[in-house]
Amino acid sequence: MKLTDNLIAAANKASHSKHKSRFDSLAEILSSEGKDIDKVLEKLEDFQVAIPSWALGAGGTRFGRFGFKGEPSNLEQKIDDVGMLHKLTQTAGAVSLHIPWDVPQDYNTIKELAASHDIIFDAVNSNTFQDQKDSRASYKHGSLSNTNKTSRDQAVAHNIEVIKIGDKLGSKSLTVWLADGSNFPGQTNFQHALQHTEESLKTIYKALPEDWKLFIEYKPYEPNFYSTVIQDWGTSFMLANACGDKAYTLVDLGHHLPNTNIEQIVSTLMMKGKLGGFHFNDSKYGDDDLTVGSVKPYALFLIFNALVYGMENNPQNPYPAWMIDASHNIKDPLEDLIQSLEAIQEAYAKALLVDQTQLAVAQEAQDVVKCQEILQQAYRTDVRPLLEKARLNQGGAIRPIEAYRSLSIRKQLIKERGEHSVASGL
Ligand code: LRH
Ligand code: MN
Repeated sequence: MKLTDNLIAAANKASHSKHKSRFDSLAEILSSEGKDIDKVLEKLEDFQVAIPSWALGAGGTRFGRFGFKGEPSNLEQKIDDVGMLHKLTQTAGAVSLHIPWDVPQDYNTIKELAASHDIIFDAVNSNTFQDQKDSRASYKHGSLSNTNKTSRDQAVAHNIEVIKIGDKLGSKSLTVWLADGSNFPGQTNFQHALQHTEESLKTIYKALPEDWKLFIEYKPYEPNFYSTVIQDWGTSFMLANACGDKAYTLVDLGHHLPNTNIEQIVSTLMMKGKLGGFHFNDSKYGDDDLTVGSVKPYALFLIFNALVYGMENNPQNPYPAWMIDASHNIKDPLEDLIQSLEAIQEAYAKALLVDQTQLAVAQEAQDVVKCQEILQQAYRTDVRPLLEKARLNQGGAIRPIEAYRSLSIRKQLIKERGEHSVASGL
């Protein structure tokens, strides 16, 4: 199903006048507060979030999976779905592949298809947390940290293979997340595991093309429930420094123990020039991989406030990679991703409205109440007309979920793909 400009225009008809009046009144308020709306719109239009290739079908848990009809059953259909999301939202101009779940069969076809949707290939992800049919050595007891050198070598070789695949697609970064760890005290020697991991990562790092980045993703637990080798930002930061200038820390929002101050971690990593990027999602308890902004939207705003400050004051940190990493257990995967994209753009737009100059003055003056007033003034601003305008300016849908439904896109996909097509991934 190709989403044409005419179909989008038809879907926008119903909400056009309401959008215009809401946008005009917001624009008047913001310019009266001295805000440069065109600058905010420009940043929103340049802001592109990568869609995870492993989250375009229904996700599941160990207690089961409820499939979703019309799922993409091959990489071509996944690229088409990302294309759909990008046409509607104008902020999903990239896809992040997970290998071996999504190995291209024909590179030129996939590259041409992605280009036809204005989509680029963001970070490629390796997978050393599952054994493959033809695996010589097992990852049951770890991969880069395994006491068994054959497993370590196999895992290093896999990561180097993933770099080659990404390089053929034009990707410029590799994300390494390790399930490595232990389930019981005494099961592993923490120092040996970390030493093996550092040596293995350094070997992978040496295979990186000159203009590539290595993202080291941390996680406190799951699938191991006593220890995880790369358990927190400090361990990832240490390993990134040990590897070199092209290695960075990747922050998955769901990979923190309850009530962790993630915006402070983001600030520290940016000050040290080691924040590589994000896996956006939301959670109430563990690595729940829920829709972004569905549980803790204020926390997401505070993270973007730290990001906006860092992007203005830390030239030592490269422009971060923006990626979603979520799992859709009950929602239509495409609607879930549209809601996540909206929540990310909303948090960014609100953070762009924070008067950083006034805030710095109030902080220096230790005017605690004023600091909160300045932050919450921005947070309490309904920025949705700005997001609608950014989409409209680029040929997108004013209200993507309504357009997705009024154009019966899911019904179309089921007609084309059948009721039982299943997507690879989590
Ligand atoms: C681990 C993780 C990692 C991916 C996987 C799909 O929890 O966040 O980023 O490889 O999910
Ligand atoms: Mn992740």
